[in-house]
Amino acid sequence: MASKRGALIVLEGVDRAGKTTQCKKLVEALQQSGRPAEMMRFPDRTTTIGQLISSYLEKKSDLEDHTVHLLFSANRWELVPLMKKKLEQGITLVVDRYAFSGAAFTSAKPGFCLDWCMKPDVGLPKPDLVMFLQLNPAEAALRGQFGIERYETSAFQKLVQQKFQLLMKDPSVNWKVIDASQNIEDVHDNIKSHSLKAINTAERTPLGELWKSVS
Ligand code: ADP
Ligand code: FDM
Ligand code: MG
Repeated sequence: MASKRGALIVLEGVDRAGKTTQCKKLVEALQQSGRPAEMMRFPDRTTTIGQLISSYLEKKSDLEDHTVHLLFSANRWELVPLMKKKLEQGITLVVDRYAFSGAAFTSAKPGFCLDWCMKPDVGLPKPDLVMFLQLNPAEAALRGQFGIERYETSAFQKLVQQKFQLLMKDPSVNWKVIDASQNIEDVHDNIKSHSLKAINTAERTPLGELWKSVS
């Protein structure tokens, strides 16, 4: 019998909602319970494409808006062979941002429609579970100031949040909204319980393709 595949689990959410904190805690908890798990993040700034993106986010370089959108997508596609290999080996991948950030951030720019923004990511490995860490801007502000990277302003983040709300209406994606205003341990318990269910289901279902129903 073929061995069981790992689950593809994605955390999305507004800035400072706790995505990175929770991805790390989830991977640790899964590993401690004997389930193979690894963390990934997008953008992955370590590749050649990722370095172009990183320099753009740090405002060290400028890139045309369509171009950078396609680079973010290419940065996911270049990691697909590795992702599939790990999933097939039974490793659960816990991913900090994915195509949803890609579509939400670019479509928040003037002149971009959500549909165009989703297209380059159609066919990526479809997450078994996408958790959206929900936090209102006032509470996010209590967790520290915005950094100095591109997109880190409250006006832009508000538009991004609206785009995420639209993406969450898509029933072909297994969205769960998580109340990120609780303390770190309570948020973790919530995320862990959704993840354990997704891992069980993934063992019995083939990996899907993202947004394939989008015409
Ligand atoms: P994100 O990756 O979503 O931007 P981080 O995980 O980097 O968020 O967390 C942003 C800041 O908020 C960090 O200083 C982190 O320690 C803190 N933080 C994370 N989760 C919570 C929480 N549930 N309650 C209070 N502070 C938190
Ligand atoms: N971002 C992230 C995008 O604009 N498009 C994408 O496809 C992805 C994955 O990059 F501002 C944005 C979102 C955020 C920045 O920040 C990455 P972190 O701190 O590395 O998550
Ligand atoms: Mg983060």
